[in-house]
Amino acid sequence: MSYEMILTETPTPGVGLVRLNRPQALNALNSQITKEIFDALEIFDRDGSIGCMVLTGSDKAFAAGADIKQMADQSATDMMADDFTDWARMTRVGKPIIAAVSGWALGGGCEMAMMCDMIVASETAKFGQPELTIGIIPGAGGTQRLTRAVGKAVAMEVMLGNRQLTAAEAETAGLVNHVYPVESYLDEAIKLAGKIAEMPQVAVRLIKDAVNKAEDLGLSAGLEYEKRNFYISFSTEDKSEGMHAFVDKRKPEWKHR
Ligand code: CO8
Repeated sequence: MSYEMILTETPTPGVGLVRLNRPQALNALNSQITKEIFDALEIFDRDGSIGCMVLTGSDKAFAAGADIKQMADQSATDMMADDFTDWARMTRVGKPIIAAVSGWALGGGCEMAMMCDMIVASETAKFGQPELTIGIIPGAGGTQRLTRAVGKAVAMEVMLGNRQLTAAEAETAGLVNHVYPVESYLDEAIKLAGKIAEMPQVAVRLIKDAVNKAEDLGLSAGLEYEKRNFYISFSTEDKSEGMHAFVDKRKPEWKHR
């Protein structure tokens, strides 16, 4: 698969890296780059040699939002008809995705980072939802995911007051997992992804699936859902291997089945 606006690689075994590469527009998300991102993530998702993905931009910008130049003359019906708005594709990716964020993560850029399962940030990262300043509201989960991540008061200020959260603030608020210097945030994200990629992959997917359900379901329905995935994990070869390896005091050899 050849791409024009992203780069893909496997920086370490088991890890698929997707890098936004539209520096002249601070990685603004237009139809083409979003399609390329989702295509690449789906290809890694289907690749049996990959266990975890990292989504990153440049040190200067993860992404400065949806492409305002593309949207400037689009009507509501244009937006509804355009594949551009089908960001739900990203939520159907079964393997974990870690966002490695440096510099600007604004609007759709912040939303795309929040659609990932974890966020590793550089000290320069800035998270914001400035849609109001151009007359619109967030449209890819900002009002929902940011509120769940940082709480109503901070989310309201980010969206209504155009407050940008620094990396340190985002970490304190629970939006970001770790903050590292700009020289090392990507390596650290890849290291974390590599650790996850070494785990039994069926169980990894079952955990991601169940944790994400916690955002949608009430506690008793969520516990039922978790129990279902727990029983499924008992049907895997890796369950048998993992438990017997523990008993035998040896390292498990995962089959990812
Ligand atoms: N869209 C298009 N182009 C952009 C964007 C953007 N979001 N952000 C930056 N660029 C372009 C600039 O136009 C400029 O291009 P050019 O050189 O041709 O003029 C280039 O990138 C560099 O930008 P600046 O010169 O502005 O760089 P600065 O360092 O001065 O400023 C900022 C950086 C503060 C990030 C500034 O560029 C900025 O404010 N950008 C816009 C941020 C913004 O408002 N983002 C939200 C957009 S709306 C949105 O994301 C809605 C999401 C809905 C998703 C729905 C899907 C279902």
